[in-house]
Amino acid sequence: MTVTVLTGAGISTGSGIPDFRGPDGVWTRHPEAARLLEIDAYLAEPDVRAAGWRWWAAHPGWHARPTAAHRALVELADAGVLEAVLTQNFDGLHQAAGSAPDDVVELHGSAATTSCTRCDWSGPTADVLARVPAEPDPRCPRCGGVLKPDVVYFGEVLPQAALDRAFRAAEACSVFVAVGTSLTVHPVATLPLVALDHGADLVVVNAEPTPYDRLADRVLREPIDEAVPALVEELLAG
Ligand code: CNA
Repeated sequence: MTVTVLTGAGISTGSGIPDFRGPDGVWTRHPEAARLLEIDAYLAEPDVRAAGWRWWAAHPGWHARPTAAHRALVELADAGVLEAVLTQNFDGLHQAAGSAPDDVVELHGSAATTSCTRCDWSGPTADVLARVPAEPDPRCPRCGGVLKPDVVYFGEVLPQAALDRAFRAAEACSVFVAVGTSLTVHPVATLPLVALDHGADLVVVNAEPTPYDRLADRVLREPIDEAVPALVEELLAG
């Protein structure tokens, strides 16, 4: 058995980070917030950038701790059956739980660092956020360009190396587990189909229905913090 796990925002709601589309999701409650992560609006409008930086400054992810679900996935690696953890999350909680950085493929980037959109300057997001009270739209210290957290915004392409690795991991596994993702954001949402096409079993762990439920071998609706540790135990018991 080899297992590839795809995680989405739902695995981190137990850490206090709201998802986007769940019942308490950021966009469910504040649909206008979606614009803060749209690359065209971000690059064109200083007001969007200022609101975006305020959103990041208030983001609960900076103080979040991993849950039992993040930790359970480390056991798959310890048992030698993990192909990869593919994550759409930018919160770093898989690594914080003990997953080896090499095992985690960050498909939508990471909020931990920020880069200039014009030159190759890059630095910790925490340092940029420290400037925000005085500079609502902080600029690159080297060239004055627009800064942006290293998170893939809507309208941007995904990092090719991460995407290639994700497709390889989907092809190689015998069990593909999708956890806490609405499976609606492409191209990541194609990955379960790739795994199924290559003969893997598909397990969906999500409170709400996903487009893949009817193709899945199992659908677990229980809270992720309970369902994932139980599933890992079951998989390892063989
Ligand atoms: P999503 O579209 O918001 O879906 C999350 C899904 O998780 C929903 O269908 C919920 O029903 C489900 N869910 C939430 N909590 C639980 C729970 N405790 N038990 C069971 N099910 C639960 O999120 P996706 O990840 O599918 O969407 C992809 C976006 C969200 C990516 O671009 C991410 O970068 C982005 N995102 C990431 C974070 C983060 O890093 N923690 C937070 C919010 C959004």
